[in-house]
Amino acid sequence: MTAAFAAFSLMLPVNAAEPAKTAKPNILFIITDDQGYGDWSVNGHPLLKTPNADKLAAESVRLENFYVSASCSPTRAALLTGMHEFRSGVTHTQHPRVQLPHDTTTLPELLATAGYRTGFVGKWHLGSPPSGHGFEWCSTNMGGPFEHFDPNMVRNGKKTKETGYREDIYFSDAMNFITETKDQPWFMYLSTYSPHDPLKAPEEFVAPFRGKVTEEQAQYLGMVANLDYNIGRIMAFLKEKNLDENTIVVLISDNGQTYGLDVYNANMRGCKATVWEGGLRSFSYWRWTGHWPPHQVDNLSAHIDVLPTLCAVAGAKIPEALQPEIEGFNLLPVLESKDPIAWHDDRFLYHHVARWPGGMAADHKYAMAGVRQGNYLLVRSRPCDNPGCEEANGQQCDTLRSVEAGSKRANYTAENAQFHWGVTPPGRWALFEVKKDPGCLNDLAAAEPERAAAMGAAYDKWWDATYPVMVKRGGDAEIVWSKVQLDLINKKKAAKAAKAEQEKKADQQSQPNPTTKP
Ligand SMILES: [Ca+2]
Repeated sequence: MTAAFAAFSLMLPVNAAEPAKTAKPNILFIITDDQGYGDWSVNGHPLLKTPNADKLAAESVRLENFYVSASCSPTRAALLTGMHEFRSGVTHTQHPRVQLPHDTTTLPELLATAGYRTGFVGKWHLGSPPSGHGFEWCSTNMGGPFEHFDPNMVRNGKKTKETGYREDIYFSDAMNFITETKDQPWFMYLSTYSPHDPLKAPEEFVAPFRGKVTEEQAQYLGMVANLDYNIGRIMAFLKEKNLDENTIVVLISDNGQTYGLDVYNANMRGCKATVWEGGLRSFSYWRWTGHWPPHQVDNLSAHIDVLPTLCAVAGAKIPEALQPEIEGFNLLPVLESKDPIAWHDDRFLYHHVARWPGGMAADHKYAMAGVRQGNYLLVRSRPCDNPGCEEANGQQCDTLRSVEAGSKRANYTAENAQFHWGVTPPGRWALFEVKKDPGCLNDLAAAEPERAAAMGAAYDKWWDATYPVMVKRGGDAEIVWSKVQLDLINKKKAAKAAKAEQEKKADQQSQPNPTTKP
């Protein structure tokens, strides 16, 4: 600093003393894993008390009609590319269909062109490491979701054994990245494993739920309560560092409800890996104090809008060649306007659970698919019609087949499978007005045939255009199951075979013996 500049800076008010730091906002993007929309007390949860997330929501623009994909990797691919996950071939949560292609331009790469330092903490779930996809500072733990306490951390390639709860360490790492970033705006993508299974939280967070719900649910809610504690920690940290007002904070989840499904689902039908409202809707809080007035936004928005929005706010130019591929829209008009405004109100969002066995994408065109426009959801929640799917570990279709056969139990629910995994009639779409009818109980397909036909035609057009790109990108490749997953699949198959055998025996015993006279 020159003497003349030093003297000049002394005359400036404190806030203007560091123009480089205030010119562009920092961005703290927090994404939780498998947490339902209703899992904050602000959204009506009957057991959770989450004062920190509630405070963040109250200080934020709340996107109340914000949609993500039905499972982990697809949502993450869409977030980081601004395009539907099919366009990057990310159609599963298992290898190789989790791999984000290396020639994809990502959000951190774009932000870096605008002078941002980019940091990643936590769960990645997009194949080869985040350092190869634009993040210059990376921290995660070697044992992923299985390592809740005393994790083995890997920070920028260096391994260290830590003491404590994984999510507490993740948030501390994010704070360390922020502290050590000098003279540069920063982007921190903080991606938790909580409350994804396996479920385990520090006892102090679990204890309040014991005796009120099952042990599994208590651990799940404990993981959410711990997230709230950590949100409180990092918000206090930003304030203490005087970064509160030039930092944008965003909080979302990556898919719908899981282990808290039978506790509370905000009246919605559906969970993770379904195309119902509860499988796809996330809370979405966007806080930038002094710039975005806290208010509720009802316009239909989605994960694909994150990239164009954050690029716009950061002044990162999206290259002309890339622009036609970006399917999301810049949210700034709705973030900045306190009053309701028209904003891409005719847009369609296309949902697909995917997860089909390799080579069977075409068979699943109408299996677990949906189209959203305005408040309407056009949906086919059905197993595919290819009997080879079950043998090839088509787990989602398998679940829907058992629900169609009358099962009350399915993933995440002990008794409500008929509701949350509900199967729609064969051969046609069902239509629901989800804001009036979040439980999707009143099928309007017959009452509004024109709307159903128009939305169905939009879906066909989308599928036809996207299918070849998705296949070319590896979205229909054979799955290479991890040992953990394979063990689970085999266990489930063995249980199913044993049950069938038992039923067969019971049937035989109840049949009248033809050799004995009545
Ligand atoms: Ca997830």
